[in-house]
Order: sequence, then C-alpha cells, then structure tokens
Amino acid sequence: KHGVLTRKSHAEMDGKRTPRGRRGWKKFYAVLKGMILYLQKDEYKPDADLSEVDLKNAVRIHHALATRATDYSKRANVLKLKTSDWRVFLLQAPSEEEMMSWIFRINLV
Ligand code: I3P
Repeated sequence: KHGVLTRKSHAEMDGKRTPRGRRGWKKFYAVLKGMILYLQKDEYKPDADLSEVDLKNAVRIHHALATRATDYSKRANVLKLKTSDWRVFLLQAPSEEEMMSWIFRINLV
C-alpha cells in the first residue's frame, strides 16, 4: 500500500514527548512494504534506491499499533501510530477511507 501521509512526531524512542521544534507536520509519500512503513520525501519509484533521509524516516511497524487519533481534533483523518520502541506518530491521511485503510493494513502486519 502507498499514498500521501502527513506526519507529526509526538513521542520519541524512550517514550518521552518529542521536543518543541521537532513537532511540526511534514508531508511524505508513504509506502508500506513488509514490516516497514517508508516515509519518503518523493513519490515511490519502483527501482530507485532510497536516500539516507528516507531510510532514517522508515518506521518498523512489527508489534506497532494503529488507532484513530480520537484525542486529536485539530486535523481530520488522523491516525495514531505507536511503535514497539515507544515512539508515537500522528499520521494524517487525505480521507477517512484512506485513514481506515492504513489502520487496517498496519495492524495486519
Ligand atoms: C510545533 C508545530 C505543530 C504543533 C506543535 C508545535 O512546533 O507548530 O504544528 O502541533 O504543537 O510544537 P515546531 O514545528 O516548532 O515543533 P499542532 O499542529 O498539533 O498544533 P504541540 O507542541 O502542542 O504539539
């Protein structure tokens, strides 16, 4: 699965709140491949190598949990992704349908 997702970092690897200055929203082209959610700067190109930044932004979603971000109301169609290493991301999808589809696919892994 792939598509546009806009990301906000809420908590870091240690579970601590992401510090100010790094809490902004950023748009990515997301690609779910195996157990990894790639958050790429540019649109998916099947045979292109991923840049260092793209690799750094990749999220392992094994044992991660995706839910609707019911406690976040500033934006619509936002899901909350909690990873096994205690990071928390908010991810905004372009539509309700896309958000539900991402939640379903992430939790299936
Ligand atoms: C953050 C940025 C986010 C905002 C966040 C700010 O600043 O303005 O858009 O979240 O508020 O800290 P920065 O880019 O300097 O990290 P919202 O869009 O959800 O308001 P927060 O600290 O209350 O999460």
